[in-house]
Order: sequence, then structure tokens, then C-alpha cells
Amino acid sequence: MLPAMQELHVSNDILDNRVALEAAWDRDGYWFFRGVLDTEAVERLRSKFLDEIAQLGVISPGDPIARYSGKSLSEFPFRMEPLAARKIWKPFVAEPAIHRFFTRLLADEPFWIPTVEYRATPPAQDRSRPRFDYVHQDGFYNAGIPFLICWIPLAEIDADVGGLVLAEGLHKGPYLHDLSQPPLFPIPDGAVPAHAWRRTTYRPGDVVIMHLNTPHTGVANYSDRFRLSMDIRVMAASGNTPIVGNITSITQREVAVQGEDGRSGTFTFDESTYSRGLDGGKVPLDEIPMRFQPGDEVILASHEGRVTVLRPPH
Ligand SMILES: O=C(O)CCC(=O)C(=O)O
Ligand SMILES: [Fe+2]
Repeated sequence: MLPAMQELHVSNDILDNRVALEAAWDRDGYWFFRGVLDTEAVERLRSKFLDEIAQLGVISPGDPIARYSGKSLSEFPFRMEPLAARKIWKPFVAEPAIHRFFTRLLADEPFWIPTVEYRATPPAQDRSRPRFDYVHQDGFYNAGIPFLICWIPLAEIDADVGGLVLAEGLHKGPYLHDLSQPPLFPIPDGAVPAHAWRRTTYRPGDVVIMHLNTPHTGVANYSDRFRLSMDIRVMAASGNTPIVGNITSITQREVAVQGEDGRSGTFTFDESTYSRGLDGGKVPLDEIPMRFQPGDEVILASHEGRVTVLRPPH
């Protein structure tokens, strides 16, 4: 059993009230909205997940509840690489009803950061492991880009299925990650007081939007079915958005990028550059040019011509 936890605050009633929205954000470090995403659009996304995992034989074709068939998971693509390769987030955020919701929430056009996780989490195979998968603050591993995390359930996710838990009001810092424990710097047990954890039973149409420093984790799935969710990151388009695109050239001192939206430029590296490799660790300055090549997809943030963040989308 998951320990008893308070429910997330629901912010539907303040969706059009900027002052109240900002106050809730400042106090809690998240917004939770119920039933605001067009359920047909969510269903179209969900059916892509179901088709993919049915093809892998781990659920029966057409099974709407995605009950795990028991087939070995030794070949299961835990990061859903086939869905990632198809970039199925793009048609989802382009759905007019989805676009309208985020435009209303941000009071601006949404700018999507293509750091997307497609999660089809099977029932936990090892129940001796802790129920909380990995408590973390996204900001610790993604310094420099002030995005909002959008966690989107694609089916009902109750306490057995697990889902997301977050620590309310702990986004104002300092980071809880333990700097003396490389390379992952985990948050020590007990650093988040037990009373701060929040959850709810999630349903299609709901969305959790979190501050990038809000501690959170997935909860191991103790049900008989797959847990389906997608998390994606967004900013207001008028903010200081990074360039999302491809490297056109890279030398020991600078990198040139061509952004998908037409922005481009050449930027220099320096000691303040935060670069992250595919393994998630910080890349030393002199190794940056070896980690990236022309053609690579990157997210690049800059300040006065210098790179502040350079990283692959994932
Ligand atoms: O869904 C999960 O298991 C964790 C979600 C998460 O870490 C995120 O959305 O940043
Ligand atoms: Fe996260």
C-alpha cells in the first residue's frame, strides 16, 4: 500500500486568474488541472501507445486497459524509443484543443522543449525495491532552461498503478540533491518531509504542471496493467527560449546551430557552459566538442553570445 498522502490542490477555478495562478505556483510549485485536456486528443495519443505495446506482445491487441500479458520484458524498450523516434508529441500539441488550453494557461503561445518521456511502465517485477522510483528535481539535471514540466496521464492512474507524487512547496531551493554523491547526486532519504508528498487518482484529461525544482518521482506500478503517461516541457514563447535544432558546425571554441524555427547562430563555450551528455552527466569544457557532431539534435541556450546550456533533447 502506498502511504496515505494528501491530495494535490486542484487549480481549475483559477485558470483565468493570473494573480491567483501565480500565487498558487509560488506557494505550491505546481498546478494540477482536472479534465482540461481534450479527452479525444488524449485518446488519440493513448492509442499510439497501445498499438506500440500490443505489437510488442506485452498486451493483447485492442485491450483498452493495457493488462500486462506476462510476456518477457527482456526486449521491452523501457524508454519507448519507437514512439520517441516518431515524435508523436508533435501532432498531440498541435491538436487545436490542446494548443488552446496551453495558450490560455500561459497567456502566450506555448514553446515546446522536445525533452519528452513516453512512459509505458509495466507492473513492477521486483517488489522488494522502494515504491518511489527515484526522487529528483528536474532542474538539477537541466540547469539553465526555465521550462515547466507537463505530466499527462493517458489512462486512469490510481494508487495501485502508481503515477506521479510530488513534494508541495519545496521548489524554492536549495537543491536537495547531495553534491557529495557523484555521478547522480541522489536526494537523501528523508530530505523531503513525509507530509509534503501529494498525489491523486489521475484520469485522461488531467495535467500536472510542475516547477522545474519541485521534487517528484514516479511510483512503482503494483497493478496488473501498464501505466501510461507522457511528460513534456513547455515555456511561454515570449520568454528566453532556447534554440531547438541541429548543430551545423562545432570547433574547440564554438558551436553553430540551425533552429527548427529559423533562428540560428554561432556561440562560444566557456567555463559557465553547462553541457550534458546522453548519460546525464556534466561534460567537462574541453570534451564538449568531442561529444557533439554536425547534424546532432540539440537544445542550446545562450547569453550574450555564449552557450549557457548545450544538450541533446533527452
Ligand atoms: O512519470 C514518472 O515516472 C516520472 C515523471 C518525471 O520525472 C517528470 O515528469 O519529470
Ligand atoms: Fe522528472
